[in-house]
Amino acid sequence: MMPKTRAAELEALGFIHARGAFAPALMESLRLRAHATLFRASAESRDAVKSNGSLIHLADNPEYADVIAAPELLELLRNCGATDPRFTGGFLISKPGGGPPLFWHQDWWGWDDDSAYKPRAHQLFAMIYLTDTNVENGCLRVIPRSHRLNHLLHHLDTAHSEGIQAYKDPLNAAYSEHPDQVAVPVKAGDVLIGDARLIHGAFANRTQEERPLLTLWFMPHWGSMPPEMRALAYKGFMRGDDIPSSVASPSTFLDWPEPLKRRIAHLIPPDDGGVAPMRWNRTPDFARLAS
Ligand SMILES: O=C(O)CCC(=O)C(=O)O
Repeated sequence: MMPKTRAAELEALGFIHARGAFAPALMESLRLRAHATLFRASAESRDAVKSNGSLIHLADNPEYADVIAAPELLELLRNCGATDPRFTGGFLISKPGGGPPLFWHQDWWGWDDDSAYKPRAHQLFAMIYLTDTNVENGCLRVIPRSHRLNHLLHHLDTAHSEGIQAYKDPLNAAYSEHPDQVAVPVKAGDVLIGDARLIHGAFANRTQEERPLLTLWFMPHWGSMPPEMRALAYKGFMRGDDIPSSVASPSTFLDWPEPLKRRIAHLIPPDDGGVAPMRWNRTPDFARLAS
């Protein structure tokens, strides 16, 4: 039986699909901006992350401030149980026509903390596909419930490495179909909210058109997170994570000019200062995941 609330569904499956969250006019404007951003991206920077398609940090592209702070999105996060949501980063991930599959991975980095093995997510993605996206043009695929399960795909140790991002070995199992996978086709305007621990990837884009996506990252319970975890999340917000930059001089959201920074001010995580961050660890302790 399907859980009754979005929060319960997210906790059970590891993701939810919110249909028609954004109006068509905003989607049209986002598509226009995304194509302009992609026009400025170098071919080399995209080739380095061929499996992703592009990995363009939104801190370097302030023209997405409105969607980060969109009231519809905040309401959705609250419906998903967020008590004190803070934004820690976002990317334009666009798969060009003919782009290969995105490797299986999960995005959580706080596996050293006991609370990482509890139902409540510390980090959520909001994925906003800017066009109708399906199996043909590279939609998301997920392993439902894998945010808490000792699934075999958690054991792939290559996720997020340079070789895997660059699609060096197309025969790597990280790009393969998996019997447990569920395709998540969406319409432009839908939003997918997911637990960072969920195993996910994306199908190849077998069309001629770009398949643009904005992925935004939120910590839903900032105030009640362990301080060392908050400190590491803040470090990531300041671009101190393991994600390579596509530009020579990366900016942070705090570098934005005031009128743009004001747009997202209520979502900016506060700097606790002085607290030492926990260890960055993307690999779970398999024994503590459910079997
Ligand atoms: O490109 C996609 O469809 C998914 C992107 C993704 O996995 C991510 O942002 O973590």
